[in-house]
Amino acid sequence: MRRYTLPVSLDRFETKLLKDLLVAITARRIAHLDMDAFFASVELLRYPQLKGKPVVVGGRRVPAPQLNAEGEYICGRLGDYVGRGVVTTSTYEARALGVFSGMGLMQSARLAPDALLLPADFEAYKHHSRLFKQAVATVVNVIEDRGIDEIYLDLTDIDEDTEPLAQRIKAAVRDATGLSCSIGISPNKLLSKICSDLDKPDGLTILQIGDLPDRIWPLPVSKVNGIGPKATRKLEQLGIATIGELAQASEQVLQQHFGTHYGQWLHQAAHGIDDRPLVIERQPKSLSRETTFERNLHVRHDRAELTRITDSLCQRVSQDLATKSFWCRTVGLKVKFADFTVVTRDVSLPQPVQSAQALRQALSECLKRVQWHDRIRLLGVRASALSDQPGVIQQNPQLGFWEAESDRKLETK
Ligand code: DCP
Ligand code: MG
Repeated sequence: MRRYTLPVSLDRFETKLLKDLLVAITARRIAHLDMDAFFASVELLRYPQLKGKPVVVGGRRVPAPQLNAEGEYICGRLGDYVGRGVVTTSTYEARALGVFSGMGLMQSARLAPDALLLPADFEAYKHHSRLFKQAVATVVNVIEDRGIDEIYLDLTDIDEDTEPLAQRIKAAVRDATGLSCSIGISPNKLLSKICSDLDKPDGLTILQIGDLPDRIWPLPVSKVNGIGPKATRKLEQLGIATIGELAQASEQVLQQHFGTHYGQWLHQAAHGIDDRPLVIERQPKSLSRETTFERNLHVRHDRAELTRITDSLCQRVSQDLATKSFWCRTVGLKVKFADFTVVTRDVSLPQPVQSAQALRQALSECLKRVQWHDRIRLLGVRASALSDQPGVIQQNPQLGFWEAESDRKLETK
């Protein structure tokens, strides 16, 4: 049998080829989706007559539009606003006048006095956030939630060409919400995040790694998520303004100025290298809050305090559910007595609930099933059997358990 020895150069070539092949095989297709002028666009669904006008969304305290005698909504003018507060977002028409997120309202009033001013309605934005994410989830399984108006998607395993797939995702978002979004698609999160911003609004930017020099390197370094104003200023002092100039800089020099870790990251980022996986949040099984009292409480003599504490626990669990966009079908009570014995009681509901009132009502059922043999040391409320869909809300009167309890004949120490 003859043995062949590969010349070193060919050997290197083979290694590179194998590496490239491996990259090609394992290359990912990651999308970043960001809603366009999100809060403002949600407001325009409610006030479609404002479409095409410069509109600014302020804080909660900005006055709401008033209905006039003709049944039309009259919005406040930015120029008439007096008070504190910042712009949460603005329509593209207002941005053309120089008004952007984070600017003071009074400062922006000088730039665009005739822009219309609306108060923020976070419940509406959370609702539409949920809607667009649910719509995307009908097309894509692997989703990383990045907050109210953005998500990363892993499209690698979907057997469909990138462009029609992206259009299908955009259509799903539009059908579910009436809103537009912009999508960037590339082999990683870092580049996709840059890309989703390149063609806003209603944009779609698909980038191959080979497009880096033409499409990414001319951009300012601040376009990289992770290069903030401080690093941007410092890079500028080093004569580095664009991502391309950053890519040209030596890694050693960057490490000298920014530390080993961040210096290395800057170098890799400029070369479009990012292997971070999507972070898929595991759905929690339950959410709970509990509190240990400063002194042990008596079921009858301390009923006012017990009522206040249960209300506050229910409110906190309700807030936790709302923040994570969950509803629960099981509400649990935990009681620790002065003798350290622990009792838990659960009640399952026909419909998922989220409001503090619904939790309180369910909790009353649990409280009725406890034998109060000692003073109480701790109370806890747990929401479980979580669902990401609300139930049909029922308005039942609140039961005052601790009140009723004071009438029961109970032997407590
Ligand atoms: N937001 C805020 N305060 C800021 C920035 C943003 O309250 N300083 C809110 C309002 C935005 C939402 O977050 O609507 C999403 O932020 P984006 O940065 O994605 O901005 P927009 O969606 O408004 O605009 P774009 O089309 O540029 O994404
Ligand atoms: Mg956005």
